[in-house]
Amino acid sequence: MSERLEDIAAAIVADGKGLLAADESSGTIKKRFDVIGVESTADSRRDYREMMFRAREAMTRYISGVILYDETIRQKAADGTPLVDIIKAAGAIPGIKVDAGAKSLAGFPGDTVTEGLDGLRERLADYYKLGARFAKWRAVIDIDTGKGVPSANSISSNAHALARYAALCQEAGIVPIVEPEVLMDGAHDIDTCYAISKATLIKLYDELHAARVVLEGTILKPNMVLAGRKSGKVSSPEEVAEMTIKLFRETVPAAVPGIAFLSGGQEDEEATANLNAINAIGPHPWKLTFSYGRALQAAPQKAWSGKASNVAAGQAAFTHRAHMNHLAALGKWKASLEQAA
Ligand code: 5MM
Repeated sequence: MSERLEDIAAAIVADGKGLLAADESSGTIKKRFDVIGVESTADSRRDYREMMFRAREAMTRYISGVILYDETIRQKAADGTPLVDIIKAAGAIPGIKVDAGAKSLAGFPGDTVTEGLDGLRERLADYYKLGARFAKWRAVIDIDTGKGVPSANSISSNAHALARYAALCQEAGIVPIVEPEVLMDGAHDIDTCYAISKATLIKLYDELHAARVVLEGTILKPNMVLAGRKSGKVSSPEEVAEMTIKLFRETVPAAVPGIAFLSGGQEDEEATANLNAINAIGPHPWKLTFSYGRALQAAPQKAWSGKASNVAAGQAAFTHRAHMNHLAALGKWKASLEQAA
């Protein structure tokens, strides 16, 4: 594996490949396991993630890298092999979530700012030794315009933190994935999502420039532009594609090699159809692919349900979703391929 930041970033968004976001913190993975009736323990979390990392076809053909949580990057498989080595043996790149989560922003009810900069230089050096070659930091921007959310202070505080994180990553030889997530949970329409996402990305790239971050060695992990869930509207893939690409053309420099979307609570097939529609209206200056958590894992979680006898079924469900998103990253997905599975 090449160690240049630009080469690592290019490998992350190699044609038809995307990221598996398996970096759920302990609280989030417990919520996911509660749904399938599995107790969340260090061993059950290890067994579940090992199942995906050993899904050979998915990991070698469709997944370029895996975002890990601090516990997972240090864990060993049931046979004693470090999980990081299983990922690397499949030709995928280990990555690490380094933020400490979104916390209430003092003085701005309803807004959050992501924390985790203290000691980050030392933690990055440790993660590099453990094998991480990229990292992730997620800023969370909620929309509740009636309550003045998000505030300009929330957008600029989060952009500033993302830029400080990105500069520290590059100093450590680690590619920063910058994730400014504008949540899709609100009652807003697609135009409001576009406007807030635009303000967020403009501020983000201002701050990245000010922090002397080399854009060629970064990846953007954004939301797609769509109507909020509580609006009761579901934006069509064509509408999502048009508004999302319009947004990026106006805000994301062409020096950025790739954009790897979060799924944000979209249904599995919806996230795939939207990514496909985005690529179908190309060519674009950047690679556009997936860095999905829920939209890649909901199906395998259900199929596995904590039983060793279901490992093959869990791996098949994961491989199917990874395959569908691989096709969408190439603009070659069709709904009929879902039924054929
Ligand atoms: C996998 O979930 C990630 C971690 O979330 P917590 O810190 O809240 O546990 C999350 O950052 C994720 O990587 C992104 O939001 C993308 O995941 P989705 O599910 O939106 O594709």
